[in-house]
Amino acid sequence: MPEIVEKINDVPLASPITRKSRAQQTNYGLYSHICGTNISYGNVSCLTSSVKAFVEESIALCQPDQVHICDGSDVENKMILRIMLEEGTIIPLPKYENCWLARTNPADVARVESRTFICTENIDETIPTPKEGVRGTLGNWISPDDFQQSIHGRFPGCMKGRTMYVVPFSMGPLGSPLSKIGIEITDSPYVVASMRIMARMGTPVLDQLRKQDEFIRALHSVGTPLNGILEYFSWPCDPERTIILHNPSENLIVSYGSGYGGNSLLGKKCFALRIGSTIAKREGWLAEHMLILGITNPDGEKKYITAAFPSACGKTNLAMLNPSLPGYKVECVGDDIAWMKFDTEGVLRAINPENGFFGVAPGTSLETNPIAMATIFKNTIFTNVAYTSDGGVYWEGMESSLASGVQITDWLGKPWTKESGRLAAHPNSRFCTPAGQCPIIDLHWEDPQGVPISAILFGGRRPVGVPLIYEARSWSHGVFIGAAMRSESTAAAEHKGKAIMNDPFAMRPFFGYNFGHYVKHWLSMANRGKVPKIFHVNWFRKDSNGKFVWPGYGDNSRVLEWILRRCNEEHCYIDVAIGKIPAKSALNLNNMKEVTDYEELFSLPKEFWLQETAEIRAYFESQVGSDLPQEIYNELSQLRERVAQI
Ligand code: O2Y
Ligand code: MN
Repeated sequence: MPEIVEKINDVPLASPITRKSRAQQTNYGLYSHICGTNISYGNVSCLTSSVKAFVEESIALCQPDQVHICDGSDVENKMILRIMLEEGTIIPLPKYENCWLARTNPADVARVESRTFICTENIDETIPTPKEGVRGTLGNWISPDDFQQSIHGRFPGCMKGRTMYVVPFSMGPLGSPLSKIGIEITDSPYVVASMRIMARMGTPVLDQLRKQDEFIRALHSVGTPLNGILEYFSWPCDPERTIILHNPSENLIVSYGSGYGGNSLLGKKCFALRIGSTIAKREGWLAEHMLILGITNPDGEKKYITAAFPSACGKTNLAMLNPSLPGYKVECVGDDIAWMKFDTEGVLRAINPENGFFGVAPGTSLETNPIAMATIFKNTIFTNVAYTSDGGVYWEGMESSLASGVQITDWLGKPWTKESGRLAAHPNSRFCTPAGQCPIIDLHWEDPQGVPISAILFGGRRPVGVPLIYEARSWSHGVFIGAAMRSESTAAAEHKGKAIMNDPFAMRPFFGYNFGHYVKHWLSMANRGKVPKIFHVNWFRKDSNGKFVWPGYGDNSRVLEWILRRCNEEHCYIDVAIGKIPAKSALNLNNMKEVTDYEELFSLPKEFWLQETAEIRAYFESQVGSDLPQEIYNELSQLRERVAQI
C-alpha cells in the first residue's frame, strides 16, 4: 500500500485536481468490472446476488466512473480520508488524534423536513387527514408515480466522473435478532467515513448477509446541479433539488442533493426511524427517537431507562449524565435512537442501533457534558465547527477551554473573534464520534439481546405550568402523554421568537407512517408483554423572573432516583390531576447548590392546564381527527375533568 495511505496526517494538500483524475489515482482494485464499470476497490464476489443486483441497477442509473465496495478496514478509511483531504472536504486537526474538520456548502447544513417524503399507495397510510383548511404537519406524502419521477428527474448520470461507494452496514450489533442490515450506495467519501463511525460497516456485514439475505436499500447522491456549476468543489450538493424519499413497502430509501447529516447518513433517521418504524409496526416492536441509559443506585441495583425529547432538550447530556447524588452511576447505551422489542419472557428489551454519536457541538462543554468532551477528541469527524490556530476546534460554549493567544477561523473559513458579532460554529455543527470510546459506555451496550427497559420518559422544554416530573396513571395514559408532547422551540426563520410546538413522541419529523396508526400500535404493545412505567419530565420550568427553577444536568439524577423508586412500586407519590408526582419528602433535594422550592417545581396552575388541554384537543382534532384512537380522546377528556377539579 502506498505510504500516503499509512501516513495520512503528513499528506500535504494536493493542488486542485478534478474528481476524474482523483478517481483514476485510487485504483487499488482486486477485481476488474461490474456492469462494465471499473471496480477500484473491493471484491464483487463478496456480494450476495441481491446486493449485486442493487449495485448493478444503481450503476445503470447513476453511471459512475468506478465502483468501490467498502470493507470497513483501517486502510480503506485512510484512503477515504486522503481523498477528502485532496478535495478539500476535510482539514486535519493535529491537536487531536485522528480528528478531522469538514466544512459543508453553507446551503447544506441541516436535515430538510420539507423535502422529506414517504411513498405509499394511499396518502392516509402516510399522514392523518388534517381538518379542512388546515395544513398537515405530521409528514409529507408522495405518490408512487411522483416517487419514480423524482428519481428519474435527478439520478440518471448523477455520478458521472465520480466513484460509487457500496457501503454495507448493520443497524445494531451484528447478528443480534434485533438488528437490521442496509446497503447504502453513495458518491460521497464523507458519507463513507461517517457511516463507518455511525454504524457497523464493511466485510462482516456482507458475511452476515450471506446468512440472511435481507437488507434495506439506500441510494444516495450528493447530486449534480442542473447548471453544472459546482460552486463548492469540496462539498458538492444540489440544494435546489434536494429530496429525501422513503418507500416502506419496498424497504427503499433514496436521497439526492445533500451530503449532510440525516439527509445522507441514511442508517440514522431514514432507516432507524422512518423505515424502521414501519418495519417495527409490521413485526410488533418499536423504533423510537430515544436515548437509552443505565442507572445504578448506591445498593448496586441497576435499571435501564429510555427517554424521548425533541431536539435541543439535552438527550445527549442525559444519556451521559454525571450524577450529583452520591453513590449513583449512569452508563450510556445510546443518545438518539432505541429499537425495543418484547423478548419471550415478556420483557421489553432495547438496543441502540447506532455505533456512534452525531451530536450537536455548540453548547457541549466541560460544564454541560464532561463525558462527551472526554469522548470526542479522537477518531472524530467534526462538521461546520470553527477551528483554532493550534490545530483544534472551537464552538459556542467552549470559551473556558480556549488557550490564550489562539486565533479562530469560523465555520465559513473567516477570521473570527468574540467581537465579530456572529457565531463561530454553525448552530447545527456536529461531532461524529465512535460510541465505544465514551468513558461511560455501558457494558451491555452491544448485547445482542438488548437491555431490559424499566421506564420510558417523555419530555420537553416547557417554561410554564408543567412540573419537573409526573408519572402516567396507566399505559394508555402514558401513550396519551407521548402523543400530547409539546416543547418550546425558536422559530428563528420566521423571527417570531419562541413558540410551543407539538412534537408527539419527539417523532414528528421521523414518523414512517400515519401518526394515528402509530399511536394505535403503541397502545397495542400492552398486549405483548409487561409494559414499562411512563413518566414526563421537564427540566426547563421558569419562575416569574424567567429563571430556571431546576438546575438540571447532574441534579437530574434526583429525578431518576425517584423514578427508580417508583419502578420498585414504592409508595412515594401523591396523585394529582395530571398523574403521580413525588410526595414532598420523596424527592431528594438534600445538599443542592441552589435552594429549590417544591411548590415552584410541582404547582399545577388550573388556568394553564385548562388551556393546555384545550390546545391538545385542538391539535388532535385538526391534525389527526378520527385516525387518533378513541382511547386517546378518552384520556384527554378524563384529564380535562380532573383539571376542572383543581
Ligand atoms: O441536521 C441533521 O441532519 C442532524 S439531525 C440529528 C442528528 C443527530 C441526532 N438527532 C438529530 C435530530 O434531528 O433529531
Ligand atoms: Mn435525534
